[in-house]
This record gives sequence, structure tokens and C-alpha cells, in this order.
Amino acid sequence: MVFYRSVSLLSKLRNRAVQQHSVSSSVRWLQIQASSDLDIRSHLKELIPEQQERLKKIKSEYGKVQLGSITVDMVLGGMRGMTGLLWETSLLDPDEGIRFRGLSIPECQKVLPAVKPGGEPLPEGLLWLLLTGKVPSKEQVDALSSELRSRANIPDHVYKAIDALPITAHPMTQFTTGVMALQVQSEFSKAYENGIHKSKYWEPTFEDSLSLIAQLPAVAAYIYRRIYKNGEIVPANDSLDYGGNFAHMLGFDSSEMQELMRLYVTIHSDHEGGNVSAHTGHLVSSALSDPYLSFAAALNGLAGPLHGLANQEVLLWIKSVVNECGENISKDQLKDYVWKTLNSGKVVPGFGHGVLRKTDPRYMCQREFALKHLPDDPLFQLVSKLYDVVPPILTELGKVKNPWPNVDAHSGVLLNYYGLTEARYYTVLFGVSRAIGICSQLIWDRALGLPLERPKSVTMEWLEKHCNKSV
Ligand code: NMX
Ligand code: MLT
Repeated sequence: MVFYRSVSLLSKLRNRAVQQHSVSSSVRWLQIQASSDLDIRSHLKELIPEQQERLKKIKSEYGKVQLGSITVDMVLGGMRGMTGLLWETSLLDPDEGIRFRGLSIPECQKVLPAVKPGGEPLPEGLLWLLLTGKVPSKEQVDALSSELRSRANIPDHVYKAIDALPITAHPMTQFTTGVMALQVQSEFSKAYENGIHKSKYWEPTFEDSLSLIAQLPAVAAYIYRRIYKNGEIVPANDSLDYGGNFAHMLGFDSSEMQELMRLYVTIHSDHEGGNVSAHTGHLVSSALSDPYLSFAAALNGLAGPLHGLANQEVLLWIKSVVNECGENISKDQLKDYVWKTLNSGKVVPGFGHGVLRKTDPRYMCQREFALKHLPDDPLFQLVSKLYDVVPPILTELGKVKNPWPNVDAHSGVLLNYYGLTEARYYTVLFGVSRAIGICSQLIWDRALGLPLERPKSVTMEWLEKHCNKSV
């Protein structure tokens, strides 16, 4: 809680600076202002009261406005199309795709600071944007990078907890175990035990969230090196940014792989609130479970094959195509392979979506990355062929609402090209990134005082009786 003391010291200094209105004190004031400008907590402290007021006004003025009606289909259909959550950090349009605080992916690529001009956005910049709704300067991003570095140390018991699992345990199981082991350091649960006032919940939630985000790359890299590289650990490089250092700890030091990791972590971070991982994190945290508990729950949802595990499934599927038909497979052969998959009662991984109705812009930006850096890679060319072949087949099925590729259709071939070939590990990378979105919203959940989530459920008997009455 050291930083709260420093924030209040800052505001005292600020008041003093205002009182002593001399030339030298105004120079000092500028310095103080500049240093607090780099501190994301000061921005949040300023934003929270105005956003609390905004929510209060929405409740009092529009509380009874209807947002649509609920049909039986919606109840039986996984709540598709049912608006039921407040999620501030991003919003998904079915046709246009995701906007992070109002900015599309191409816009983020333009305005968020990068390591070099025209480079991929730094994930720390996206974290700043999600938390504050403002595009940060390079100095602000650098300050956040160094704050994350200062929190990245991993207690030894976390490695021991992971080591207690067989090396054959799925990487996502090892990852969730690591997150649960980190939970013992939760500031939120300590503060709750000590009777913290509810108006202050966001503060230790912020502490936990930043520490968790900071620590995840080292835990994830440890698991990768443990399983696939004989446990030879690569220490952090403190001169690198979050994404670059993550690639480095995994064992990849080419500047292209570092750029890919920055793009990867940025685009997988957030996809509004209803996806399985985000919704799970938000639900669990609504019981005032701390960010570690909430995020571990979210990871367990991400580990499902219809959600985050699809990136693993895509590369394994693509490799099975190559094994059976070779890299230079014709479109006709590919069609047959897709039908064979469908006829055996499986989904085509990487295609379709619960909300999107067009090609995922996260797919498109990865495609652009591939066209720039690996246009001749045979697996990339296979992914491009799938883009032509799969949508007409899924459309022909007649029941698939979105035949277009999603984010997972592309990520594996990029990682594979740079040497990260172990598909079973891919969902862990998704998980590291998803923490940025989920934790940013958890901080706002607590700052806005959002309540325990508890929707109503009904039985089939209830539905039959209710529907008989209404016809
Ligand atoms: N291959 C085969 N069948 C599909 C596919 C697909 N790619 N996508 C949807 N369908 C089927 C779906 O299984 C359902 O069949 P049934 O009625 O027999 O149960 C029917 O089409 C209608 O489903 P939709 O309403 O179009 O899709 P829904 O919203 O229920 O599910 C997904 C969305 C993403 C779960 C689904 O499209 C899918 O299983 N895709 C493949 C897995 C995948 O790529 N998941 C990753 C999603 C992104 N992420 O990272 O989370
Ligand atoms: C995600 O990124 O969470 C997936 O695209 C799934 C979703 O949005 O439902």
C-alpha cells in the first residue's frame, strides 16, 4: 500500500505548490504535475469519482428503460443476443469487430506507442488505454513498463507448486496452478480480512491486478521452458518492454518475434464482457473473490476448445492436414478434408463466432503481419487457402451463423514460423494477454461498486407452464 501514501503526499505537495505562488514554486508544481502524469494511479483517482457519478445518473435517469426482451430461444441458446453485463474496456460490433475504449485495432496500431515508429503497439499502452480510456504518451507507457518490471518477481513457492505437477500436465493446468499459487500474496484478500471500507475496494484490486499482469509472463515462460526446454530458464531482460521480454523469457530474441508478441498480447487482451473467460472472471470477482481467484477461474474457461484452446486445435488440425495431404494441398483436397472433419462430428477450429458476423479484425491484422514478414511460409499459404475454402462450406451447412475465421485461425502459424511450434502451449499465451483486459475491468467493477452477479434460472417445467399461460 506504499503508493497510496505517496499519492496523498503528492496531493499535499500539490496543494502547497498552489498556495506558494512564486516563480520557483510554479516550476516545482510543473515537476510534480509531470511526475503524477506518469503515474496511472493518479489518473484513476481522478477518473473514478466522475465515472461513479455517471453511473449514478444512468441508474436514476434510465433505470427503467428496456433494452430488449428475453425469448425462450435466448434462455436455451447460451444467452446469445441478451444484453446483461456492463463492461467498460471494450465493445464488440458484430460486423466491425472489437474496439478498445472506442479504438479499432488499426487505430490502436496507429496511435499507441511502439518501440520504433510504425512498429506494433506496446501492450502496456493498451493496458493504459483500457484502464483510463486515454491514449498514453510514450513516457507514460515507459513508466508503466518499469512499474510492471518492479512487480515481476515470482515467489519460489509458485515454481514449487508448478513443479509438483507432472510435466505432462496440460500447460493451461500448470498455468492456472501458478496463478493460484500467486494468490497467497493478494492485497485484496488481506485488506478484506482487515475490514477495508467498500469505497476503497478498487485500491487493493488495482495492486493485485498490476502485480498479476506483471508476473504472468515469467510464470508462463517458466512453464514453457519446463515442458519443452529441459527446464533451462531464461532470466528476464530488464531493458525490454513487457511483450519483448516475454518473447525473450520464452527463448526467442529475434526482433520480429518480439514485435509479434507485442501484437499478439495487444489483440488478445479484451473482447468485451460476454466471452467465457471475461464473463467468468467478472462473475467470480462479483463475489469479492480477489483478482487471482477470479483470473484463475477465467483461465479455466479459456482452456475450453470452443474458446481459447481453439488456437491449439487450429495448429494441430493444420498439421494433420499437412501430414495427410502435404503442404501443397490443392483446394479440392482441402475441401474434402474440411468435409471429413465435419462429417466426423467435429467443428472446424478457428471459424465461427458467438457474436462476430464478419472476418475477425484480429485475424486480418495477423494476416497483414504474415504478408509483411512471412509471405512465402507454406503454413501461412495453407491458412490463406482455408480462408477461401472453409466459409462456403460452413455456409452450405446452413446452420453456422458466422462462417468467417476468428482470431485463432491465424495465430498458430505465426508462432510456428518463429520456432514456437508447441501447439499445446498456445492457450497460455492467450491467457497472459487476456489478463490485461479482465483485470482492467475488475478494477472498474470495484471502483463502480458493481453488485454480486446473480441471474435467475428456470426449469423446463417452469418454461412449459409459463409458455402455456402466455399462448
Ligand atoms: N465448424 C463446424 N460447425 C460449426 C462451426 C464450425 N467452425 N461454427 C459453428 N458451428 C455449428 C455449431 O456447432 C452449431 O451446431 P449445432 O446446432 O449442431 O450445435 C451451429 O453451427 C450454430 O452455431 P453458431 O450459432 O453459428 O455458433 P455458436 O455461437 O453456438 O458458437 C463457436 C460459436 C465459436 C463456439 C463456434 O463457431 C465454433 O465451435 N467454432 C469453432 C471453435 C473456435 O474456433 N472457437 C474459437 C472462438 C474464438 N475464441 O477464441 O474464443
Ligand atoms: C474472445 O476473444 O473472447 C473470443 O473471440 C470469444 C468471444 O468473444 O466470445
